Amino acid sequence: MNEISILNRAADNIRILAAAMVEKAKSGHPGGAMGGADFINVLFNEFLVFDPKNPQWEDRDRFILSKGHASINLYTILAHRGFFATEELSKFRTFGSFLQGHPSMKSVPGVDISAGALGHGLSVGAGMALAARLSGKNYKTYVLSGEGCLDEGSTWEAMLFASKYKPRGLIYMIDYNKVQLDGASQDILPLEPLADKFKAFGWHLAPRSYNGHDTADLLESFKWIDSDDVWPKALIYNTLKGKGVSFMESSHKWHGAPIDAASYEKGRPELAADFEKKEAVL
Ligand SMILES: Cc1ncc(C[n+]2csc(CCOP(=O)(O)OP(=O)(O)O)c2C)c(N)n1
Repeated sequence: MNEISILNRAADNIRILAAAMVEKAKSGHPGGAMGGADFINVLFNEFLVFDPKNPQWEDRDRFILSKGHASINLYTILAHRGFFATEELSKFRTFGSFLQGHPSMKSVPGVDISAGALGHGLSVGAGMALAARLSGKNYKTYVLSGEGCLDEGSTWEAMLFASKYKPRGLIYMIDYNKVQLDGASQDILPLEPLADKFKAFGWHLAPRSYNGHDTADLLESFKWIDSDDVWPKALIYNTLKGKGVSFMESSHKWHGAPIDAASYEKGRPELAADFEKKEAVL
């Protein structure tokens, strides 16, 4: 098995768990989690600097899941990287579990900031990145959001702030699936031309958008981050909400809907087949 194959397996594991955990809990946000599995997988397994035995280590890279509703992905990768026992995942969204619907920095080891209300992540991230400069640290701060955060005015204020202070190590990644809670982003609040907006705000935008489901392309995108020392950086990843299950893909209906048993039985084999297809062309 090569590096891509191993990473593909890990990403598909996150995606399958996203569907399984929502089905078991009978609540949650499957669509945006299934679409964001590949990105978080490559980041945590290849690039992010952290120490699961010391989650508050001052020199760790920071990761902010501004789209906090996709908490499952964060919980799954944190558990698999050793922050807490994987058995905890089966308690997702149950009474008394620390793995609630939206991540809490007070109760989940490895969560750098609580999230759920959209539009806060970039402001917090810009502050964390600036703090690195003021305290002489070299850590990076990764902020991940969907279009929902870009519909919030606070995000654009943070864009201006970061453009002025240019904190080293601030990286803003957009999970661009073009679907939100109750419809298409184009109908809710059009964002195009998004790339031009980043440039107009003075950000160092990646020279192209990336395929957020292609492990090789994701690796390329992270290499671009390290290719120069110009900040703040932004990257746009094209993704599919509900990736891997035909009747869930690009549909807002699976944004925050529980997965009923019949749909799960129908969709689960598709997730496995998706993985086999990727293996076949390697
Ligand atoms: C301030 C705020 N307004 C509204 C919501 C309700 N809400 C939760 S998710 C969501 C849509 C998110 O869309 P997107 O960011 O594209 O999520 P993705 O498809 O990437 O999962 C909305 C409106 C919220 N959580 N916070």
